[in-house]
Amino acid sequence: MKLRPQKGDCLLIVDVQNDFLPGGALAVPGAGAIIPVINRCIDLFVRSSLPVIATRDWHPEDHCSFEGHGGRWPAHCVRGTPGAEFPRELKLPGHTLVISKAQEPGRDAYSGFEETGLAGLLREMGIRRIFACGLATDYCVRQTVLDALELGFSVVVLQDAVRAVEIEPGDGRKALSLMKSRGARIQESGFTHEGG
Ligand code: VGL
Ligand code: ZN
Repeated sequence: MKLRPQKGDCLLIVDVQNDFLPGGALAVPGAGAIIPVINRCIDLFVRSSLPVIATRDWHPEDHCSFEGHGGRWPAHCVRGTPGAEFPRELKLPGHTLVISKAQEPGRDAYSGFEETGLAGLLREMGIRRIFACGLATDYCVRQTVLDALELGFSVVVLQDAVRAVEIEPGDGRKALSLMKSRGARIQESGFTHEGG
């Protein structure tokens, strides 16, 4: 099915940051492949005059999710470092609304809605439906989507524009079925096999 975003829709790009890409501190397998797909989505939303929002993991250097600080992850997305930046290949429009999250040293936050004011912003903008893509399916995409649903937004997860960490094989698939069971629609962007 072709993607046809309408008034009241936005594109939400979750944590597409250098550290989650090949060569990064916490590289998500296959993550590089979603960038051209997301770029096509961005282009569609911009041409439709619809908002593009990007979340970013924006940790202090002593964040509690890091190994050595009581956490399970290698240090990643430390704010102000190259690993926390959006990749150059990701064609974010100049007017992208950027939401920084998980900034509190003592608390991890996978969801873009946690202490960011995102829900209020979306409501002020008249957004009712979120098209979600990015990284990682089994962590931040999952939690952001579950919160969005709980908050009353409609959510479409762009299946070919997300990738999972998969610490346990099947985690990505499980996350997608959980999001679906809570009311998200799981859909292909349709851009994966298109050129350009
Ligand atoms: C994420 C692990 C740690 C994510 C963030 O963006 O999915 N995963 N921090
Ligand atoms: Zn993190």
